[in-house]
Amino acid sequence: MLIALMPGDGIGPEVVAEARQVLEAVAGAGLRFEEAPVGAAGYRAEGHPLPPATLDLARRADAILFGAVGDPACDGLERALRPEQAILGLRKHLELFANLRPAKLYPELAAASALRPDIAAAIDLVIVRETNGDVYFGEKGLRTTPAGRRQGYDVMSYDEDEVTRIARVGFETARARRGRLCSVDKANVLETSQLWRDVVSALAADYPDVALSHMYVDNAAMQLVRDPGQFDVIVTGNLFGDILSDQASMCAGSIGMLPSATLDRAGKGLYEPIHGSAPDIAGQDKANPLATILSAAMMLRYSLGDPASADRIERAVAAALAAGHRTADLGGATGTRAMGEAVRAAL
Ligand code: GGG
Repeated sequence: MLIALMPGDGIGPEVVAEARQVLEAVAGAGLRFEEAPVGAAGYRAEGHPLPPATLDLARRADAILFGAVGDPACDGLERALRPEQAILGLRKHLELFANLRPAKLYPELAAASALRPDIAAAIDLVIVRETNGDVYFGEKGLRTTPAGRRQGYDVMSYDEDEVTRIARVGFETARARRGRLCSVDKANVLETSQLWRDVVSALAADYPDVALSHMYVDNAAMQLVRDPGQFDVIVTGNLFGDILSDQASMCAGSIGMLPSATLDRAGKGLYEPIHGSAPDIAGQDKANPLATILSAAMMLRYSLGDPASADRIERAVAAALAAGHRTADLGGATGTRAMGEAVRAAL
């Protein structure tokens, strides 16, 4: 099995290095690794955030382990050359449309949650975020109004096939869990969301065992804080899912804890922490590698056909936390490398 390593920028290389060692420890003999630059690292090395050789590696690989992209030094670049275009380009070129973002509270992290411990205790949900459409990929630009003012625009659109395929992932994910799917939109205001709601509602007939509900995104943001235990699986669009999953991460203790898998129709996947490149702590051995390590576990489960090793990693993460290891985001002083070692020792 070929694993493409794309560490990217900021803390990306540090957290990917720890996750790679965990993968080698559980499944080493069967894995080959090839590394390629993305993001600002890709721009500096090859003049593009997603160089052709990096995209070629992504196509050849069985799975991709991605760190993070983003670098303030690139703020002045035109949009097509900005680091973030690497992750958007990979999702689009490889048709990685289904981004699964599980959020659960490890009991030891109740004090780190932004919520009251009794409310936080119930968090165990998956956000299924669409990642091939929405304002991220619609027509965008800057124009001048007749009155001479600059006007930016980003077109939000989804067609019914795009909604159907992500809704199916939502229903299937709910079916494999507690059987509850909440579709999040803004159907009282947006045409895109009205179509989204119609399509998801029609599909419910194929999943009589799944209880479907609908929620406006503003209410969903509030409910995630008020009573997160009501959610099992949330299916939503690209923009709403991006925002809600960052919110959910703080309910679960830290954005450094949330892994993700972004899958195509065939099960090929890109695995990454939901956090960004955190340039303020890059290179200081302060980043939390657990989201990336848990992303590697998702890779074993979804793309490499090795759920037993995935379980082993998840148990080892729980054991490292139970033993008291905490990186700075969790209120402790454990370094990135020491946290990786603690997980490997607990395997
Ligand atoms: N590891 C996640 C990451 O690098 N995030 C930066 C980013 O640009 N994300 C955009 C997105 O997830 O849509």
